[in-house]
Amino acid sequence: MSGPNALLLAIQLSRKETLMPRVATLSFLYNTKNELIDQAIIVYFKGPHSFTAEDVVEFQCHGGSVVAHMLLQTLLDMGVRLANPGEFSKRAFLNGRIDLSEAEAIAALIETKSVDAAKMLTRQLKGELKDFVLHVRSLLIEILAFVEVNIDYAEEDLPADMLLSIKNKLCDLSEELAKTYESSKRRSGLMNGFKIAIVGKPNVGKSSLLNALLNYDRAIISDIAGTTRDTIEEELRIGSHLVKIVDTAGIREANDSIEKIGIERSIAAIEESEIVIAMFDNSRITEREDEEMVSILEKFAGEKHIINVLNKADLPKLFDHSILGNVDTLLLSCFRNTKSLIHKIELILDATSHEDTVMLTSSRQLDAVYRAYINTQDASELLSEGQLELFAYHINVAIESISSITSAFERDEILDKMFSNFCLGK
Ligand SMILES: Nc1nc2c(ncn2[C@@H]2O[C@H](COP(=O)(O)OP(=O)(O)OP(=O)(O)O)[C@@H](O)[C@H]2O)c(=O)[nH]1
Ligand SMILES: [Mg+2]
Repeated sequence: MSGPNALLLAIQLSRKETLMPRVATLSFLYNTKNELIDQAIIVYFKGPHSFTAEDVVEFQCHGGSVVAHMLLQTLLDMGVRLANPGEFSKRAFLNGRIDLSEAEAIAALIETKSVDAAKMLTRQLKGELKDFVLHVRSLLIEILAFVEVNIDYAEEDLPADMLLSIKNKLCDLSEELAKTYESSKRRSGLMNGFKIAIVGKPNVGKSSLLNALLNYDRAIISDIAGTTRDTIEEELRIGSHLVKIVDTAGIREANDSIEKIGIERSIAAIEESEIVIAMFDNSRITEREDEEMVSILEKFAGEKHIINVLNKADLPKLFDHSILGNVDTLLLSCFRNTKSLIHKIELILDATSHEDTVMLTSSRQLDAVYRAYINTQDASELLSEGQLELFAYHINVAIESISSITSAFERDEILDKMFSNFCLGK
């Protein structure tokens, strides 16, 4: 319960003379008809030393919904109203207790299903992103000050050493913004789950691998080529990482339009994935379809992590390795053991997630940094042309963009929209 009457109401409920701030007090609670409703722990936080920066009282009542409901009903009878979704965080924000990046981190932390994301968001709550914003902002202001000093000079008279130093600063900053943006994009799987596509010609065992990884029969498996016609996506945890495994239709020459769509989806699945498991069949001689597969994958080399898997290791070897070149290939059987593959995936994801660069966790933050980056680029060109007024304009836009990560220049409805995405009562 948050607001100026919180303490008064808590005293009425508990019949205590007063409540000490930040002390857990065991107390009976009574409703408006003087009936005992529970024995609970009450903690009073005197504003501004509370989450919302207003007076806050927390009740820890007995479990189950009945007691909590009676307590809530009593408070409503006393004139308290229910909080809107995100209202506690919104008040904390409006009272300057947290900034927008921290509010966003709270909302995302409650929703997240991934350990990686939780770790990242806790760093954000601790102020990592806020510090980054402050750092970029103060550099931009320093760069802007250059204009104030030099605006009266004619273009050809700008002091050369000063010009060079400011150019270098701007260039470094621009690079830092680009790096932060790129590395956040690269690690976006940390927030929503990394995508892993299983691709290969028909019948190599892609669906069998999906089932083996999930530990249950999710996909239909058969020895008829073309069993899987549409992509199947399932979530799974590998180490501390949330991943989404996508089983695809086998890639082969399309005989009908449905099959053609399936193949297009397989290629789309590769494009959307961070890791691609390219599967081949150890027990069959190399076919044209395998070569086709290799040539499709070549287009994605360097861009995606590709793991070649030679499946059906339990059967005699007929496959000709040489078409795979020197690329590392895992020989395994979906029926027996997929540990080596899981280990390899974990290593890749560990390396991807362990970057020290600050992480932008929402599209709002990504967009703000991107806008700041573009404007520093424009400013840099204008500086070279000696157009100081326009240069200053773009630096100002960059400052506004980066600041929007933590402060609200936006109108009320945008704030309302953001906070209403919170779960009820936080
Ligand atoms: N001996 C052996 N057979 C396997 C192995 N993995 C899969 N199979 C068999 O290979 C056949 C094809 O398996 P699926 O998992 O349906 O193959 P797929 O790649 O999904 O095939 P499509 O969906 O048609 O593209 C089935 O009969 C499986 O039982 C394995 O490791 N060893
Ligand atoms: Mg299949």
